[in-house]
Amino acid sequence: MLFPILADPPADRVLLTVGDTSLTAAQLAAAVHHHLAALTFAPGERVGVWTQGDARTAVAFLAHALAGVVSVPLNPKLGVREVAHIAADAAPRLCLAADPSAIPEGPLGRAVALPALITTGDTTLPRRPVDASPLLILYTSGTTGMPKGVVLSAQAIAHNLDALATVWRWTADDTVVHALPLFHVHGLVLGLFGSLRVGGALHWQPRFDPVALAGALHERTILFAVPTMYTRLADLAADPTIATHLPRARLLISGSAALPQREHHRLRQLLNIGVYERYGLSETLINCAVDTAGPPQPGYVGPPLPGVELRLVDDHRTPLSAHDDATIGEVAVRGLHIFTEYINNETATEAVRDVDGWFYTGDLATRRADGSIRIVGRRATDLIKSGGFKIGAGEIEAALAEHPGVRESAVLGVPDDDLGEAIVAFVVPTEILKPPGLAELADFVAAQLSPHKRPRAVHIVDDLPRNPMGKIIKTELRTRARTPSS
Ligand code: MLC
Ligand code: AMP
Repeated sequence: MLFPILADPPADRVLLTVGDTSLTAAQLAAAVHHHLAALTFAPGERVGVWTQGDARTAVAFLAHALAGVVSVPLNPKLGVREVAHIAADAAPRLCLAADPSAIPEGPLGRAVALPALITTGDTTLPRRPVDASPLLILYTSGTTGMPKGVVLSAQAIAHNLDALATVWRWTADDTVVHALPLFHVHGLVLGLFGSLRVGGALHWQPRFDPVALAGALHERTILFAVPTMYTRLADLAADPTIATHLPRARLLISGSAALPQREHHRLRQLLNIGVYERYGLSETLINCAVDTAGPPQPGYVGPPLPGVELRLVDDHRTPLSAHDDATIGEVAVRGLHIFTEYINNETATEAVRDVDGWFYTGDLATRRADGSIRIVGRRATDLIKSGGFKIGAGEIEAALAEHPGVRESAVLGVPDDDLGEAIVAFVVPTEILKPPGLAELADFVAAQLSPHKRPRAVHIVDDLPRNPMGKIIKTELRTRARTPSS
């Protein structure tokens, strides 16, 4: 079974806490049972779940996973273009929400209310086999076009979580605490499914508040967070709750983007804490993790997890043998943890996975003699990681092109102490004397796509620098992006 703890759920152990709601294992099993009894699903059908901060959102994901229903997690702040795309691409039969009134009606239809939380009564649950059939479709950005739907199977998820549990000694005695959204791998697969898979508890805080997050930590907790969250916790190191509770956690884990060495050292100096990194993608789940039996390894994401084959390859995808921590190659991985496909997009799937099953991540790395991997960059400069979210420059440029005040634009990610990278747009206005302002363009992108994809700075320019082929020279813009926004 995917979540063995729910097969014979103890009545005295809290497994899920969301806000003021705490559910024991038996209460959670009853809630899952009632969810499945209240809604009629056919196995294999796709159901959207708007990931509002409510215990019923988590119950829905667990219920669907056990019943063989394919969940499509939906950011409650999706913009209109993304909603239209997902409606056409994944075409979920219905979309569930804890509070349907907060979800505007659009191409995904009217949101259907999640059933009330009933925590008593029957706790029998279906036992979908842990096989290769799909469990989730997660949307992730590429360099251009709309986000792609990553299909993940039950087997890939279970296999990956079991490997992580080994390396982190993650057991039923642990409570994971996180304030991540439930529409990506980090918060949903690792945070929710991972906790239930090991039989441990999850304390989910749907809004990130550094003090509240730290306040939930104690000796039997593991914190999952993205680097921006650690940066903000370090900024508030003098806060008594953060200073007292953060060092108490059994384990502090960072992922979804690189935690800069600078931040590792700041956290050590200010709070005397060490953070363990792990490295993954929506398409591959987690590939590498630092073994928590040893000390943290600032700058390194650890060796491949058990069951993960990893290669560094050159530009022709030929494997490199170097273990010198200097030779740079693209990370390629193979194993049971890899995604099934991008839905409706065989071309994109074939571009990243070869006939032998190797998945090409686009990430550039070195490898140490002990197999430990250091991520040094990525092949596509048009992919931006901001706050741990992956964002394609092309999707923002396409959205900006819809604004009447924009003739053309070029978008890039520039280094940012808080977000890792910040989105900066260079805009050629349709009327040079009446250019649109930052707030107007940011709001426009936030409404078309999602708020985390909005530009943080806009530079109004007369034209964009181009090479003789007509291609925009983003390297030139990169230097200009460091000047204050206009
Ligand atoms: C602000 N907001 C606006 C706005 N300005 N909305 C519209 N228009 C504007 N002009 C709103 C936002 O909607 C949000 O609301 C709030 O203000 C803050 O938005 P933000 O500025 O984008 O976020 P911020 O507060 O800076 O959040 C930082 C963060 C966040 C770290 C909390 O980036 C985050 O949650 N990151 C996690 C990303 C993640 O889970 N990645 C995993 C990918 S999986 P509100 O109400 O929503 O707060 C993966 C694989 C792996 O990568 O390895 O894990
Ligand atoms: P996503 O598609 O949102 O799942 O993002 C996956 C990408 O996040 C990877 O390809 C990496 O570029 C990046 N990433 C995840 N974890 C780490 C990490 N620990 N260090 C550096 N980059 C990371």
